[in-house]
Amino acid sequence: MDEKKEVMEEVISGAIVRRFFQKLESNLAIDVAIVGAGPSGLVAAHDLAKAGLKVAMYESKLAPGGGTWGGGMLFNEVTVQNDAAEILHEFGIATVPYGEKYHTVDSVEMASGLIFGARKAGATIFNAVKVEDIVMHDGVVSGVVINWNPVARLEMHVDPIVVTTRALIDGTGHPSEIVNKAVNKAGVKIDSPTGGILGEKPMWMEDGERTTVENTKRLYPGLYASGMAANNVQGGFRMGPIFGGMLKSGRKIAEIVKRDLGA
Ligand code: 48H
Repeated sequence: MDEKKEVMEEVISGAIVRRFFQKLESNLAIDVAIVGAGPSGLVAAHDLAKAGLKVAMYESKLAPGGGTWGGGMLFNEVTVQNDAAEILHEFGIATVPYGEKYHTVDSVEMASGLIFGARKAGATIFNAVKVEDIVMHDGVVSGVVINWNPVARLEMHVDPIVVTTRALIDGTGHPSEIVNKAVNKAGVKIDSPTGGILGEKPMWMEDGERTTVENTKRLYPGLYASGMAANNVQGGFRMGPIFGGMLKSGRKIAEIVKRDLGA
């Protein structure tokens, strides 16, 4: 009897399809969903996965990393304060001291190091996937509604699928897209001075860096925000091209979520 000859094209396509769907299926009910793979979300993903929680991140762009890659004005160097440099060192990312208080870091090393660190800690990253809505069950934010970003960009009329989660972190940066859904679509009052989104103020580096960390908190049952999203929600000043506050915010939200989930 003739043995069926292995066809390389079939094997390779099968490997991709099977492995991807295993990954997707094992992430349909998770502990923590993080929307946006910017610096704050990536640190949070790393810390939460390291604590043994099942973490999935959704990034609408093909390349995770958010605003890290561009440094300041596309000059690909990032600045951080001394205490935040320690977070980068935990990821194996090299920094160079700059004066007494700051370090610089190659932005490509920082973005790729944070992505690799989050992944190696056990977080799953779904790239080119946009979170287009949230799930609300009995007054608790309980999931994310996802679709391919190209589908959204082309405005194709394609229904999404849904992932349930015990905690949802908005790490979408300036627009705080997920908290926006909670406030403007679900109509909930969040933990902010007005119960709504105050909106980011103009540049004040020092104040913005401080308040980004202070503003990092649980906003509503099941709903949290980190980084620029937390800042936008609570009406903090923007801080420009310094990233220590983002890293520390990611670490802080991970601590809060771990406590809330008993991890
Ligand atoms: C999936 C989405 C969706 C969606 C957006 O902006 P980021 O880098 O986020 P942070 O908060 O970790 O870092 C902010 C920092 O990069 C920055 O902008 C600073 C310091 N600005 C200072 C200043 O003064 O301007 O990343 C957010 C990510 C991006 O990659 C988006 O593509 C992604 O979230 N995203 N992913 N579904 N609905 N919305």
